[in-house]
Amino acid sequence: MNPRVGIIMGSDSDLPVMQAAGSILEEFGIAFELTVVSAHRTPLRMVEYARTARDRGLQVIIAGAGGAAHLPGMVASLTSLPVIGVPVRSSNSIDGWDSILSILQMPNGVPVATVALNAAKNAGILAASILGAQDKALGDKITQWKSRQEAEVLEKAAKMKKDGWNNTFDD
Ligand code: RP5
Repeated sequence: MNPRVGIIMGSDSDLPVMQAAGSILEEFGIAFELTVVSAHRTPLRMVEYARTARDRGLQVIIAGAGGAAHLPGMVASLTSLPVIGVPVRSSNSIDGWDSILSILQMPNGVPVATVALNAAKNAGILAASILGAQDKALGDKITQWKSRQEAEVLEKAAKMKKDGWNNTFDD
């Protein structure tokens, strides 16, 4: 299967966070590729990756980086594909806010869909939802996945009640 989603990150040290995007895409049966592309350390690789992504068949790019996290925004400036940015709380990140704001505060004209700090799983779900908008089978799969998630939460609420925690809402 040709990859539909490209997962890139500024360093291999981002992988422990970013692998969650791959895991959830795998769960949805979406083919993806994953590699390191650094905006600052491999700028020409970044340009080539972003410029060729669409022609290579990618439909969404997930880009994670920490600290002065320019990768998602720069990639978004170079492609018309949707780019989802994952701010990573990395070794060179002060407290995570630097990564968040570097990815979030894009200028008009170059949007990056920014998820929460380290929220690579949500980036994967968002990528799947973007693809699922045009792909009925995938859209149905995501709907079922969300129903299962809902059922799991309701089970947890029922268990808490059974364990004796006061809950008049479900009476
Ligand atoms: C960023 O610097 C990377 O995305 C990573 O989050 C951070 C630290 O990189 P390493 O020093 O671990 O390679 O560009």
